[in-house]
Amino acid sequence: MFKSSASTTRYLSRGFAQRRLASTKTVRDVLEEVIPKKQLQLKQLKTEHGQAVLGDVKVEHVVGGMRGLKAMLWEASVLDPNEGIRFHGMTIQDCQKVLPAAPGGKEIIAESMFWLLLTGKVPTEAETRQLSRELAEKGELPEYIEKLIDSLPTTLHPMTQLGMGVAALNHESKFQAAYEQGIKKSEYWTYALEDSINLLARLPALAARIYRNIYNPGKPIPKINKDLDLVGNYANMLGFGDNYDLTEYLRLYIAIHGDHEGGNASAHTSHLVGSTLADPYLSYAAGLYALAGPLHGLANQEVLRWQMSMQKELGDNISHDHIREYLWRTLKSGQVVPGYGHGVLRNPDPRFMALQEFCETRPELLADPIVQLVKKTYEVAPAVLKEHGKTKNPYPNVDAASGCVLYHYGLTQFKYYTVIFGVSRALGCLTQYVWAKALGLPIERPKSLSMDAIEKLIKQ
Ligand code: FAM
Repeated sequence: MFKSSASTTRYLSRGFAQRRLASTKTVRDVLEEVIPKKQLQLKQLKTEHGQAVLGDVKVEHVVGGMRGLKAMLWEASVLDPNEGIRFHGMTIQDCQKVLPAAPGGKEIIAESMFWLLLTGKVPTEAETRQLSRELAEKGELPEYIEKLIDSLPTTLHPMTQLGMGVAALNHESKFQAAYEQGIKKSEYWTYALEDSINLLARLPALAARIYRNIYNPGKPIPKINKDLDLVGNYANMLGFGDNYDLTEYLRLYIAIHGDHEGGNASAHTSHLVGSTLADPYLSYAAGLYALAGPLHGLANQEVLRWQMSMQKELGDNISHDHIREYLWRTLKSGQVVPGYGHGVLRNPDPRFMALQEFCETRPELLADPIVQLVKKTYEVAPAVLKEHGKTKNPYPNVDAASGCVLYHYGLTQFKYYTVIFGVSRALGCLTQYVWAKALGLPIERPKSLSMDAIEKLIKQ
């Protein structure tokens, strides 16, 4: 559906060439090479184009949640309103062609996406396996984190628990310790990278422990398998390791949710907090709490709740007319249709399309009533939302599809779904943390205005 640009095609063939060389550099080695070039690029932008205008700041930006305002530097991905997300210029389909999968698997894995986001390069198979191994070796939780999570009430929302666990892991922060020792600014990024890898490594065990405590109390959690990729281990620790299709789905889901440029609430929050030199743990924990809002990451829990109540009310064999009527009832009661609309996108979200394509290749998913209902809703909702006339983007976002496949495979606890999104979002937030330090980006501090001050400026 989305055409690769000429530069992407060149990039992809370079990627293939890299894979043939089967280099086994570490992600640190590659960053050492890439960072000086980017630092130079930023220096030139500042000195030669510092006064260039990228757009106007209008009153509608200030009072309208800064929608569309070009005001942030974010390296890993750029979101095109019509074509969707591009990771260093590559579409999801491009990534599916070149990023290494797990041994025996087909879907992109978190490690290869993290490598791409961090370095802008396609990792070789060997590099990907090496990173998987490093993550697995560092994946055990410290005992105090296990005790902390085990002490929480099981009624506490899993996202609240995840944020608490991540924030408390900052006890281990190498960045914070080095900062206290007075390291040079030019060295920040190396400690930021170390923390980022350590944190990413521990997320599956943390997220799986939260799941076990709430939904399967007392059930033993399998040990980390050093030969598995990050998400393979996550699926295993959740208790779904023997479900190949769910594991593959989680791999795809986590890789393509990894980053969605910088302006979305979780990425932006994490970047803002990181800009104060709070360590990567605190920065990402803050991002997680932004993700926990129903207009953002919690929408995936809301979508399934909404689709299930539609199914409960309307029964099997739901027609397009039934869905249309249900959609209008939702809208007329003043609620949003979860899983539809977007702050930037103006077309169906390619992440939604990628998850739908995953279903298309599996007859058992296509036969599932809830998967069918999600598809049928997509056939009706855009026209209803257009007629309703408010939503700037009447099309589905990623969350319209993400939950139904989890549900089909037995991961039925909606409240947990945003935790999976949270594990994924670490890839982008941590990448930006490393880059913000490598580029020496300053503390964020936009100017705010009161309404009186705005009126005064307008009169002037
Ligand atoms: N259903 C009903 N009304 C909607 C709507 C939807 N799905 N999406 C937007 N609108 C309304 C919106 O509430 C606003 O109404 P008011 O003027 O009365 O305030 C109007 O349409 C214009 O909004 P917009 O400019 O089109 O959207 P925003 O950029 O303000 O908001 C979203 C973007 C995503 C917060 C919004 O579309 C929404 O609430 N969607 C449903 C929740 C959802 O699926 N969130 C997940 C987003 C996802 F990509 C993610 O973060 N994971």
